[in-house]
This record gives sequence, structure tokens and C-alpha cells, in this order.
Amino acid sequence: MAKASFCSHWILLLLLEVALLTHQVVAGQAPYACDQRNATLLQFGFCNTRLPTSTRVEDLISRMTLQEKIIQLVNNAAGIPRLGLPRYEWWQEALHGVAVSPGVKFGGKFPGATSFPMPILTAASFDAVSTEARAMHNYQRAGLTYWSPNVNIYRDPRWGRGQETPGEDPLLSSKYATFYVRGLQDTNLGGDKLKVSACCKHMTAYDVDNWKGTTRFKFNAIVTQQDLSDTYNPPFQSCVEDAKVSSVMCSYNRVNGVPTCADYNLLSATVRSSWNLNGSILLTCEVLLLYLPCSYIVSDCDSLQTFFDNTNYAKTAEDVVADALLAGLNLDCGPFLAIHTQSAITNGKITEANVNQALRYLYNVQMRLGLYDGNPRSQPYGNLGPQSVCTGENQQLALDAAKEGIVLLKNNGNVLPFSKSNIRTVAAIGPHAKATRAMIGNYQGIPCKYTTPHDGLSAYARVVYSAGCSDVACYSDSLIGSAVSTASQADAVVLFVGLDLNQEAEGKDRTSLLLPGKQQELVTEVTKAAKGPAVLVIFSGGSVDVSFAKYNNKVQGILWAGYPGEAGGAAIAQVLFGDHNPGGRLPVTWYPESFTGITMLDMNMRPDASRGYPGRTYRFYTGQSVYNFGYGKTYSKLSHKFKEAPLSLGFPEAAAVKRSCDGNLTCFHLNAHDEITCSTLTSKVRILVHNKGDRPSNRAVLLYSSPPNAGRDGAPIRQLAGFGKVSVAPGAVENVEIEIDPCKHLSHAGANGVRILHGGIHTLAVGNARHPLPILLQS
Ligand SMILES: *[C@@H]1O[C@H](CO)[C@@H](O)[C@H](O)[C@H]1NC(C)=O
Ligand SMILES: *[C@@H]1O[C@H](CO)[C@@H](O)[C@H](O)[C@H]1NC(C)=O
Ligand SMILES: CC(=O)N[C@H]1CO[C@H](CO)[C@@H](O)[C@@H]1O
Repeated sequence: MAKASFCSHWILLLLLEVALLTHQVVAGQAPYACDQRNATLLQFGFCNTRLPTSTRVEDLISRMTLQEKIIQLVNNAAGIPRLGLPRYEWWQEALHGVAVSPGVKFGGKFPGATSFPMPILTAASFDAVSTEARAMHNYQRAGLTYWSPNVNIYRDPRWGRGQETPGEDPLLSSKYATFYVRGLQDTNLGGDKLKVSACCKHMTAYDVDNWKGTTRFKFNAIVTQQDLSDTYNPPFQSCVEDAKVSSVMCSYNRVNGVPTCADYNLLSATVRSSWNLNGSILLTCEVLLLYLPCSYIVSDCDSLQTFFDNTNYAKTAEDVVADALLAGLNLDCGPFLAIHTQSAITNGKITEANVNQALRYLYNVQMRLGLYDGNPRSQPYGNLGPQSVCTGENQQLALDAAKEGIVLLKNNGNVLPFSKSNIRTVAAIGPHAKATRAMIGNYQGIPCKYTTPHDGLSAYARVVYSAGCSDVACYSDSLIGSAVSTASQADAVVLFVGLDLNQEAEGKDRTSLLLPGKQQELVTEVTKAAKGPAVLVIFSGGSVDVSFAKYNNKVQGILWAGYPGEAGGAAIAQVLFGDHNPGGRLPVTWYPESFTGITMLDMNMRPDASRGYPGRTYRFYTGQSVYNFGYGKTYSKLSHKFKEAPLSLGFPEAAAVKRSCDGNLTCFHLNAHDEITCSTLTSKVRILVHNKGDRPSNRAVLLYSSPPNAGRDGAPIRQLAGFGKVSVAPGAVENVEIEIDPCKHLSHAGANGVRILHGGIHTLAVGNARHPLPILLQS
């Protein structure tokens, strides 16, 4: 969703809203549909909670005129007073907490909501968000359709929206997506009911916002089938197949020339048909005997207008309507469909039946949310209210999520954790030392409260403060002198530096990976003057080339804090003073500044030596890193051992299509539908984690696999095969169990996008432990 396009969007919306205004203010009408106190409404089939959802949806659609239908195809759907329908705003955001967005009204009894860390910092549980969302809905402060999470792969460190994602790894992103969607939707409610509707966005291969003048609106991503299949699409596939998400959003960009919101292959053939998005094209939700819950596909905001304006893909506005609806789009964020659908029907480009089909998906989701079951306060979750928002429990969760995400990058001489008895005065230096708003990134709400880094440190020591820069951009060095003198008075120095939304944001990609302005100079000068330990805390979504600090002995410690949410300052202080043992690991590769020499527009994941292209992410990148994906230290000393793992895996010859790949190497094609073979070969790997340190540790265990022929036939150098989290007491040994499906976790996509497995000896790796795993063909 675009801040930049907000303007044009709002102007058009305003016109539309004025036109619809008469429908909005209806004296005596309840703010929800199907008010049970109104006998007229109770006679409508769509209000009858005893009927199957599909019957209710058909009843509702059959009562509407074509004009009424058309204005339901946009995000701010008009009310229909004669049917007792209030207007509905589909557009809610909850990237890391209920967020300021068109459908969410903060204020009154809901002054704020819990602001969790930005997703790049944590993949923690998000079920608290849906409770707060539902509570606000019960008081008419928000709808129930949230356009989160963002599961695009963080392909390039310069991307302004990388902070919204769970990082660069497809497996991690897929798992995150699954947990996020399940947490929000809570399908354990029974039947087809949803607590809140989530939406996986933005499909697909979208991760250029505005790089040297190429905007996402004009960007045509040239993507291979191979990269689509094993990098860009897996998180969306998990959303649909594993999490049963109730919505998918198509993106602004084109993929191989086709606007994603007009791409039949993507929306219908892939998402609806092949992945079986709830309400597939074959078994639509209209099937009366066989009831199926349904899900909808929505455009990014003003996507249709955008591709009409910026590409030659469609000649007329009516063609855009037809391209989008026939490709499988169901809802337009923006007014385009409300304005042009009637003429598209008149011109014979589409029929009313196409509109009805879109409405089926939309109303099915609304019904699953209980929006036609009368007063929300007499439904499941009806007791949620202001007392359910910003609870102590939710705020603690925000703090825990921040603590668990923080990554310790450097700790020379075990300078951390600080001794509580020796460090009596701490100098908090830098443009983020009193951060508030910067901690909550974008798609933010109004937090319950902030704990700044300064506040956090104050719980442990006397704090002296100096900003060092007038803001994060830090154009001038004029404040460095006073920062140096502040630092020299303290027992320890903590520098809070990094980025904010002025460097990386929606609509803004970076062109440099270095700290902005004079920040580097500030760090160097201040640490030189420090009389005790000096450590750096970096706020950022994307990676920062901090080589200068990595190799500077005066900078003894480095922490990466992402954008840690409302409780960030408390989380950082607890890590610095040892009340929390850091266990976070980088979700992205930290590239050197020289990486900016390659174009951001190259979507290839795989390296190409012939043109000096190094490839992208830890799976393929052949260049040097500042810090690697998965890197992160702790205050403990951990060692890992394979306790149980298969000695070899024999793949039945009958189930595999043998072929030669890249010379005389033997590969197998995996039959994607041969799930039986894959599941019989799925194996348990048991890893022992020994905590040899003197502090309890709670840290993710990352299990990697490497193929026998990295780089050949597009095989990755290594890839995450699984992960688990384990708490280990000092001196203790604990088990982590990870399941490996060779078809999924040891394979990669071949040139045509079909997954293949190399025969030969694969290697499993955890920490320093290695386990060879031969993959054989068996007759
Ligand atoms: C019941 O709902 C209908 C349709 O919205 C409305 O016209 C009517 O005034 C309502 N009746 C009462 C008693 O509120
Ligand atoms: C083919 O196999 C031979 C013998 O094992 C080996 O030396 C050669 O490098 C292989 N060629 C390719 C292209 O893999
Ligand atoms: C076809 C399909 O995937 N149906 C799923 C739709 O969603 C429900 C619950 O959300 C699942 O139980 C179905 O399997």
C-alpha cells in the first residue's frame, strides 16, 4: 500500500464517498449488518445463521442490483440501507500490531494498541494482535480484514520495505507466514469461522520501491521459473496450502511483462487452482451441496490505475477491468472497479456473472468473520473490549519478542553483559538514544506506551545523554564534540545509531549500506574517548555495512535491534545488563557497501560469473559478507552434535524421473504429487545442544543442508532445512528434533521450476557439527 499514491487515491475516494454519502448516515440503523432486533432483516436468508454460508452468500447477491454490486468491488464498500448493510472498509493493517489504516479508528476507549517489533526482528507469535483487532471491531473501531503479513523475500539489502518481512530465506518466511496467518485467523474456532482475516502480500517478486528512479509502479521484474519456484513463491504457497489464508494480494510490479493483478497464470492457475486457495476455481464456494469456505484476492492500492497509467498492457480502462476480473482478482483497493466496471459490462468485455463470482469470494469471507451474524458483542469474542487491548500480558509479549530478536554481533573480551555493580553511569549517545517513533517502523499503530533506550538504561544505572547528531540523517558533525565529553564522564558508553524511515521506507530504497551522514565519525570519536567499555546498538531493518566498527578494537560490542517496537528500550537494556541472554540470529546477509555496485533491478538469485554477478542471499551469494545470515552470538558457550540422523536415503527408482543435469551428474525429478514417497523418506534429525556457559540459553538451532554439487544446475551453496528453538540450562544438554523431507528440504528448483534432487552425498550442518547424507536411487 502506498503512502505516495495515498494522495491520488484519497482524492478519487473522496469523490466516491461524497457520491455515497447519502447511504452512510442512516438514522436508527445499527452499525452492523443483520441486527437481530429488526424483524425485516431477520427474514433475509443472508441473515439466517442456521443456513450454510454459501446459501447465505447467494441470497445476499441475489438481492442486489448491478449498480449495488459494482460498488462492492472496492475497498470502501458502500452500505445498502434497504438491506441493512452498513458500509465496510476492507483496508486494515496489522503488520506488527493493529495499525493506523483507513478502517482503524484509534481514539476514545482505544487510544493505542500493542506495538510489537517489526517482523524483520522477530517471527514471534502474533495471536495477541488478533485479540486486539477483534476488541476494536466490537466497538466499531475497526473492520476484520487485515492486509498483513508482508511475506516478500528480502532479496536486496537496499529495499525500503525489507523491514516488514521476515527476511531472505524462503523456508523461514514460509514458517513465519504460516504462524502469523494461523495466529490472526484462529481457524480453531470451528467450522469455517475466522477470528480475523489475514492477507499475504504482495504477490510476487516485488521488492523494488524506488531505486534511482525506477519505481515499483513501473518495475517489470524479469524472473526465472527457477527463482519463482524456490525463492519468490514459497511463502505465498505456504500461506495458501499450510495456513489456509483467507486473502492474497497481488503487487504493483509486472512479472515478465504481465501486471501481477492481471495475471491469470498467477492468480487463477497457480494460487486458486494449483495451490487450491480456499474456493478453488473448480470447486467454487457456490457449490451448494459440497460446502467450501472461500478466500479473496485483492489488488495493492491503486494497482489497477497504476498499471493502466504506467504500462501499455491494456488499451482501455475497460480492458483493465476485464484483465483483472478474468485473471481472478476479486477486490480492488482503490476506486477503479467502481468507476469502470459498468462500462466494461456494457462493452461486453465481462458479464454480471463475473461480478457475482468476485462477490461470492468477498461475502464468503465476510460471513466467515461473522459480519452477518448481528451484533458482534453477542458473538464469539464478543466480550473483548478496551480491557483486552494493551494488557500487561500483551505488552510483556512485545517486550519478550524484542528481547528474543536482538542479535549480538560482536562481544570482544566478553565486554557484555555489563556488570551491574561496576557500571554505575552509562552514557547514552546517538540519534536513537531517546528513540520513540523510530522504534515502531512503518505500518505502525499508536503504541500503548514507549520505553526509550534512555528509559531502559535508567532502570540499571545513572544515564548521561548526548544526541551526537541532530537527527538520524546526521548531516553535521557539530554535536560530536559534546557527545565525546559526555561519553568521557561515564563508566560505559552505549551508542544508539542506525537508520529510520528517512533512509529506508515504503517508496524509498537505499543507495548506500553505510551508516548515514556523520554517524560513523560519531562512533569513532566517541569510542576513542570512552574510558570504559563502548558498545554499539544498531537500529535498522536492512543490513548496514559496519565493517569500520567490526574491526575497531575500541568498539567492543555490537547489537542489532531491528526496529524493536514499543518496549525496545527495555529489551536492549535487559540484554546489555545480562537479564536476558541474547539468542537472536540475523535473518538476512549483511553485505558490504561494494554490493551497491550491482543493479537492484536484477532479480536473479543465482550468481553469474560471466558478468561478474555475485548472486543473492546466503543460499547463492559468492561474495564477502560483513555478517552472515544466521549469525548471532550469545553469552553462553553452546556446542552441537548430531544424535540421530539417517545414514542414507534411498529414493525408489520407480518414483523418480532420472535425468542428467549439467554434464554427467545424476539428478532426480521429484514428482510433486508423489507425496507418499516423500513422506516415507521424511526423517527425524535429533540434535544435542550442550550449554557449556554459566547462563541459561534460549536460542534457535539452525539446520542447514548442502548439496553435493553447489552451484551446479542452480543448486544453492547451502539452505536452511529446518530450525527449532531450545532452552538449555547452564551445564545441561537438550534435544532438538527437526523433521527433514528430502523432497522439500534437500532439493532446489531446476531451470523449468520443477524441484530436483541431486544424487550423491548431501551434508547436514548445525554449528560446527556435520553429518554426511548420501541420497541414492534404489531399484
Ligand atoms: C429494519 O431494517 C430495514 C432495512 O434496513 C429498515 O428499513 C427499517 O427501518 C428497520 N426497522 C426498524 C424498526 O429499525
Ligand atoms: C563426469 O564424471 C567424471 C568422472 O567421475 C568427472 O571427472 C567429471 O568431472 C564429471 N564431469 C562433469 C561435468 O561433472
Ligand atoms: C480446499 C481447501 O483447501 N479447503 C480448506 C479451506 O479452509 C478450511 C478451514 O479454514 C480447511 O479445513 C479446508 O481444508
